[in-house]
Amino acid sequence: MGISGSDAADGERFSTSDARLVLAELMTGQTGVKITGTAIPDMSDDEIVEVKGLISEYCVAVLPNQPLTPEEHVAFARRLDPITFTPGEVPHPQWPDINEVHLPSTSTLPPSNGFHTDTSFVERTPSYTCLLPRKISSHGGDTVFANQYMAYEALSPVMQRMLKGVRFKHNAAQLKRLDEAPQEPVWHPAVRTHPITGRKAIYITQPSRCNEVEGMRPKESANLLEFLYAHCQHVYAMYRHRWQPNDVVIWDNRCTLHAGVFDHGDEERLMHRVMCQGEAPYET
Ligand SMILES: O=C(O)CCC(=O)C(=O)O
Ligand SMILES: [Fe+2]
Repeated sequence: MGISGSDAADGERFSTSDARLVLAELMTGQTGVKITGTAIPDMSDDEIVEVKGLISEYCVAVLPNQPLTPEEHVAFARRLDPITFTPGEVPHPQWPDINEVHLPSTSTLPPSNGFHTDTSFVERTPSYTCLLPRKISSHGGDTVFANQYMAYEALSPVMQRMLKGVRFKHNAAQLKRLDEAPQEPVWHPAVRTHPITGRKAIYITQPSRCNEVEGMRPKESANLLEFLYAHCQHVYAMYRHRWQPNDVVIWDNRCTLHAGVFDHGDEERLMHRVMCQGEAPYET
């Protein structure tokens, strides 16, 4: 069973209609799925497995009308995968697994933090990030997601072959406490295989954290990364989320780029973020 408009791997894919326990509805052709029908604290283990499958296949899931306490937020994320925390970020004083994304105003800040995958500068990178709003703005402040399976599948077979075995350097940058982050860069495959879906996705992030291709001359490296980072941001592969109170949004960092659109002017915006531990990126 597949979804229309996708490629030959279709037959293998987990489709929204394969979900038996939760209600799942696509929000664009291939990116973003809305999951309803079950209150998060009441989810069974089988429902959690289904939810993980849906997030992994469609990159980002939105679960509306889920009023969670901070403890329930952390407990839910822990059922997806073990919890991790970005080194160099500041834990919430009361709930140390929670990272606050807090902007009282954007009037003096740049309009976006740029498309990125979370915390790629560690050996074992995060699988899921689970975000929920504590204060939303009446305008602006959306979050945008870009499907990196689609970015990979849109490359020519020649480019796909060229990227096989290629690695990118990932380093820490743009953190509240940069001195607490790993000082050594790590090398990850340019294309990674997703452990649940078996699909391949481009694994790149913002230029300040990913600016070297292993073994290439500086100009080759700069041009390839510039091309790929732009290629990874095609609008046809995006879902843009307009926040409502009690939305729970989870994305899969192995196959998704995301960007907060910090255009909420003088209004305050506060999100709680919990992140799950994944595996070291690999390519098959
Ligand atoms: O605040 C947002 O919309 C996204 C922020 C972000 O990049 C994150 O929480 O990892
Ligand atoms: Fe992020």
